[in-house]
Amino acid sequence: MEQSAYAIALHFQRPLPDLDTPPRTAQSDRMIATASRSAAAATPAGRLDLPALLARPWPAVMGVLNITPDSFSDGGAFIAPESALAQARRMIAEGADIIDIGAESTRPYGGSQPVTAEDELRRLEPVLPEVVALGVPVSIDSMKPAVVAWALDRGAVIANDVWGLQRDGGMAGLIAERNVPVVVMHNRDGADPAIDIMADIAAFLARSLDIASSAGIARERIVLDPGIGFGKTPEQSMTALAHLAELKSFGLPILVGASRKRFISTVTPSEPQQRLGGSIAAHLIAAQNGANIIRAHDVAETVQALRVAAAIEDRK
Ligand code: HH2
Repeated sequence: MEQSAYAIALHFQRPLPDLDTPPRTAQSDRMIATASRSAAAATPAGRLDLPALLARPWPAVMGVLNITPDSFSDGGAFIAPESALAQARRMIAEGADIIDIGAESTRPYGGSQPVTAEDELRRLEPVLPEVVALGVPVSIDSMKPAVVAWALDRGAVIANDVWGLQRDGGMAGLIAERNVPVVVMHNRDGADPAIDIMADIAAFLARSLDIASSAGIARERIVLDPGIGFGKTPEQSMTALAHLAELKSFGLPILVGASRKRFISTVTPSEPQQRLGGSIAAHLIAAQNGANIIRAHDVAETVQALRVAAAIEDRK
């Protein structure tokens, strides 16, 4: 594992099991943590010091909090505000550096219910401010500017846009105005096994950076994400992990979210809740290949794996 890669640096309902977009077809066309949280990266008010977080010798861990009925691996588990808050507390105790809160399942295909901004806000309202009050930086996972603005007004400090500023014309302007870090993720309406996925990811992210630049978003506020499982075949998701280092040429931090995703079950058949080993393997490879932030449901195990890998690397 390259030291330099480090140095710069989800009682479940029955599964809606995927996150890898099947190729377009006629039918498819439509452990307890050993680490306390990072005092270095969070101010008392839960503000984010991204450079401090990225300067540590292991990637930051973003814990996933889905306040949804239909998320692919934990839909319904945290829809009750008390359960959501308990999960946030638990992830923080387990070492999460950032809590990523989403109120709409972002699966790009079948099973997820499109929701309105009002639906999202109704889910977020009793939860997000309470999570902010826990003092760890909060990220808002939404593709709707109105939802992102609402969350930023209530203390969220990072925007996570799974359409890389390319779905809603108002997102880039909002991010520029608020001057907050934004995760810009690669996405596609459908998977195409015939394409060069790394070229597609790079072209998409370059377009996102152009949009960001035109809107006046400071480059140092941007985090890139290959969008594991989104608009990709399982094989393409694995290619994106294997070739992640190519994205370092953008000179920006990289976030990877491989947690529980479907490509794992194509190697070893498994339900989403049984993909912890595969998630950790994928995240360790991602870290090795330059990921600076890992988005994970299983925080304790992820933190432990990343830290042990870094400690071993340190012996080289
Ligand atoms: N993956 C999911 C959601 N948001 N954001 C980023 N930046 N990167 C990801 O890989 C990513 C993401 C899908 O995971 P999950 O939130 O558990 O599922 P769902 O969208 O069904 O709620």
